[in-house]
Amino acid sequence: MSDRAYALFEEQQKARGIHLDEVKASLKALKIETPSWGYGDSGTRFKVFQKEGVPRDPFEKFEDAAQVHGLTGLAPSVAIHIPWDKVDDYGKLRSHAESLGLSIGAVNPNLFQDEDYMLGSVTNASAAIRRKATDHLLECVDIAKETGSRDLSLWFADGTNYPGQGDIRRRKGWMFEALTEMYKAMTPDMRMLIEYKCFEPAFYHTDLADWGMAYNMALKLGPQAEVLVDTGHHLPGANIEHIVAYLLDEKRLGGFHFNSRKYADDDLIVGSINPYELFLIFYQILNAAGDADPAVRRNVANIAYMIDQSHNIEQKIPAMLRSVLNVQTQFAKALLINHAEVSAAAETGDVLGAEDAVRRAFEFDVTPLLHAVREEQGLPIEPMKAYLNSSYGKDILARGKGGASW
Ligand code: PSV
Ligand code: MN
Ligand code: MN
Repeated sequence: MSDRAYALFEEQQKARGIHLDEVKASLKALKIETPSWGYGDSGTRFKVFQKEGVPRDPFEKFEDAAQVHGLTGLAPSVAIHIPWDKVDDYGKLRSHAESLGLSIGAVNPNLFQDEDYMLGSVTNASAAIRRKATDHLLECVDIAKETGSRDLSLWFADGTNYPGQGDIRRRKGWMFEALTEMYKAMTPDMRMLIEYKCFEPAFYHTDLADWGMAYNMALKLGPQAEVLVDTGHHLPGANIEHIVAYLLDEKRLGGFHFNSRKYADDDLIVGSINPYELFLIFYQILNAAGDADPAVRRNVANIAYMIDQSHNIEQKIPAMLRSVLNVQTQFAKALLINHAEVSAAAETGDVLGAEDAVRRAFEFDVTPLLHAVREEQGLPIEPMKAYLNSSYGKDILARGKGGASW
């Protein structure tokens, strides 16, 4: 039955000029990094919920992440957060990751959970606190050397709650100073990925509030600094796919923190609220993948796809499985877009035809395609079912409650 469904699907796609061998190769190359903090306990500003069976240390977080990768083939690296994932010996953590078929991904500094940072970290008016914050950034560069990580993902909670609370222009200068010091400490193969966020925890101004501010910093720092687009960090109605296309054209799109938002930085499972937006992001990326400029194509090849979610009420491993599978599904759909058809319609001013050529790809059921890809990769056809039928979720309950949390 599934063979027949696939054969039918293949025929249907061939008739529209889409060759599934190429689509399958692209699907097999998709890699999505999962965050260590997505496996631990998390919550809202009202409560951190303690779940039974969550990892007790960074080593166990990698063990859980290995389940996600083992069942999907999609998630071979794990981002770490310092000091949440601080260990005495990063070489040991690295070997542990490698023994599980994983690698350590982006290193994320934490400049928001220290009493000293109440009024800012790298933009604090106190020189001593700015020094402390910058030293932490430098510590993360050193950790990245030990873990073999290419990317340093930077998110700053820095901002103010009231007009007059801080000198916005001076703070901008302090931000640049700290980033410059960090940039100089990086090895030539490292990348600084600069995240932005419109608000929260600061409610009046945030020092890096939007992609333009992050881009401006990156531009002034140099080619190893790029912008990180966290899909939850935009005001309602923001056209994220436009930002993606713009940054790709400027060759400064470092990567994504995928998650879903309904209202603000909700950190819900990616693709659960607005899957069409995710599809349209991939549409822009795949469009740029065919650009005549090799530098744009290089940028596309180097995009870091990462999940950034906190699973407060969900079971952690199934939530992460759902997340990477949702990304895979929307990527698969975007791979079915016939770009020549879209541009032919656009060039003749056929607005409806162009829109239809994009949307039609979204409307296909890609299940037979994904099943075929997984079968060829020797993976379970339905990873979620396979996980739920395995004993792993029950076995980890022995860890008890009170595991790692943020
Ligand atoms: C806070 O908004 C946040 O979700 C940022 O997106 C960071 O990337 C993440 O926490 C981890 O520090
Ligand atoms: Mn993020
Ligand atoms: Mn966020």
